[in-house]
Amino acid sequence: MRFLRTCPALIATAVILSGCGGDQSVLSPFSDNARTVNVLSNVLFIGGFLILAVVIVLAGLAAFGGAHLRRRLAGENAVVIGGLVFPLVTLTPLLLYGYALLGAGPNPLDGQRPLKVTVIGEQWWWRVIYTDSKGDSFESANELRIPVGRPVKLSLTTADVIHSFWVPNLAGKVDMIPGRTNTLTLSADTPGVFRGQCAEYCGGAHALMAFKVVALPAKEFATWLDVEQSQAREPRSQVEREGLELFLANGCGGCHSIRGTAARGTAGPDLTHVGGRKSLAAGVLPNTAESIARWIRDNQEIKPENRMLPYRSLEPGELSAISSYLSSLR
Ligand code: HEC
Ligand SMILES: [Cu+2]
Repeated sequence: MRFLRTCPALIATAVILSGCGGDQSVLSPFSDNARTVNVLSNVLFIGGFLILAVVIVLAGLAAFGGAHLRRRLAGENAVVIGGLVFPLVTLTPLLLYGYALLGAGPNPLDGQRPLKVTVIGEQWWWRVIYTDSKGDSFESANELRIPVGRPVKLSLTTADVIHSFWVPNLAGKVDMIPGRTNTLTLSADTPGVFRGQCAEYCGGAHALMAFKVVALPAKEFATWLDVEQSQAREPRSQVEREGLELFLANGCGGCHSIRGTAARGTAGPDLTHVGGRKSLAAGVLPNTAESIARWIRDNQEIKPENRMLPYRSLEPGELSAISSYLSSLR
């Protein structure tokens, strides 16, 4: 009877927990690295639960059991086995396993010609620098595209305060520390889009500092990389030409680069192919021409304290010219 009464609660809990999967979850791993983290947490949860259950049963027996049993539980043997041997036997392998998992020792993925990408945390967005096989590098932002099945070696650092790079479906989190470069090598097994989030409080807009990792089949990735590496496409219509002119005239190029134009700023995200990204302003808005226009005008409402100024004085026509131009940059 009691079980029948708790049954709906159990079902409801299961339904709620099923929402824990998805594109930003340690519970649905898509790489070896994330799978080991997942196994370790299962070992800890299930192991911890079993140990707790045994302790509760023993405590019950010690309190309410027969006289003989209570005497045995109070004996020296129980203390030595339960208090010394058992923790040593369980915690030592766990510690060694944890060390291996944290990457002490060589990473087998490093031997396989990894793709090299540098990610720099900035208040409150991500600068992403790809280096090709010839050693040439070029910049992008707020999105990381990687080839499925090939190791990607990330060099992680910061331009200001401590940030933390975390894509739970693909890897454990790694801090980005001033004056230091940490590395993380990961490899996605299947194509997909995974969400990442800054996991170390870094000031005002920290909660709005997300990004997407897009894992593409090798061929698609190569095509994308070629396009991403090239200069921005020329404006193709009158509106787009006007957009570029307004972009330059309003000083946007002081902070943003659009390769192939006079815009060479480096304080903000590179916009050479901004229209091809999945989201805008570090995962805050969907990437459409309308949201680019909204961002330019209302960015301080959308992402308070971010380092771009709101452009309130632009006419609606000017805004829409700039945003159609930027949206066309794929
Ligand atoms: C003072 C420097 C500065 C100026 C000037 C500036 N921006 Fe920005 N911009 C930034 C910064 C910094 C960000 C990143 C904000 C964030 O996400 O925290 C940004 C973000 C953006 C983004 C989103 C980029 C992405 O990767 O999602 C767009 C689009 C953009 N700016 C367009 C413009 C336009 C158009 C102008 C001129 C009207 C302009 N910006 C002027 C600093 C600047
Ligand atoms: Cu942060």
